[in-house]
Amino acid sequence: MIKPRWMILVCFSLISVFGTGESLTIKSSNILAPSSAAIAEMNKAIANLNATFKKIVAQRGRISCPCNAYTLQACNNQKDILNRGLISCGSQLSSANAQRSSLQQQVNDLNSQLRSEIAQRSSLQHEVNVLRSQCRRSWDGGPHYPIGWTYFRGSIYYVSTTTANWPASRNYCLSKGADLVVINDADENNFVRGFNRKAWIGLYKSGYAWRWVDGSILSPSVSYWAPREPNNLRNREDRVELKFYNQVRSWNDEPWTTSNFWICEKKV
Ligand code: MMA
Ligand code: CA
Repeated sequence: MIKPRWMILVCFSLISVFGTGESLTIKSSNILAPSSAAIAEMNKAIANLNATFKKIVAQRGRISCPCNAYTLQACNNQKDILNRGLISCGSQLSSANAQRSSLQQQVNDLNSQLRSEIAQRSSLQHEVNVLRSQCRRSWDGGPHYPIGWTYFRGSIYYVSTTTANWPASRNYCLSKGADLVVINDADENNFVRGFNRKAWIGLYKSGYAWRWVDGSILSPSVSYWAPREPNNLRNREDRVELKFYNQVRSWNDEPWTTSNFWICEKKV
């Protein structure tokens, strides 16, 4: 931004001619930032200078010189002074005119800068609107699940990236509004095998029965124990892991303290 420092115009010579001559002053504070107001002030100053110029001319015309050599000299001296005032006033006028046109140029430049910035802003606003509607469309385009969760047949599933014992694993799922996975049929068992992780599932020993975390008792027709499992090794195995994920009969009983990956399921 250009911040011109305008000279203060004062018609000093006129003060000397008239004694109480007008001083033509432009307050510099008003024109630090060129504006229409500054230009109006400039115009006023120029009009004042013009008026003063005319006054001097009139005053010079009113001087009648008597035909006396002595007073003629004084008369001519006075005319000289007035002429010098005219010259000074004229040069200030042309300098004021130059300043006004430079000021006008700056106002024009700023206006065109403003216009281009307004145009740029409206084009950016348009871009924002387009992006916003694109976002909304893609968001509305289908269901969205948290990162790391995969949809399958009415539920979303999460496989952990760290390992933990069975109760800690279950607590993680519960904290996400989910639970350890409940496997209801061969398709779902195949789906979770696809995670390729030795991982806890939501099956645990409850008395003499195996129970899912949703409270249902394990149905023998929908169980996928590995061969010779569950074997309750050392009489300590009361939780179930998906161990042999590359075969259909994939489950094994394990002590709850074993550190495993885990699989959560949440109905959606
Ligand atoms: C491990 C352990 C048991 C499982 C056997 C099968 C050695 O113990 O995972 O729970 O039954 O392997 O060989
Ligand atoms: Ca076992």
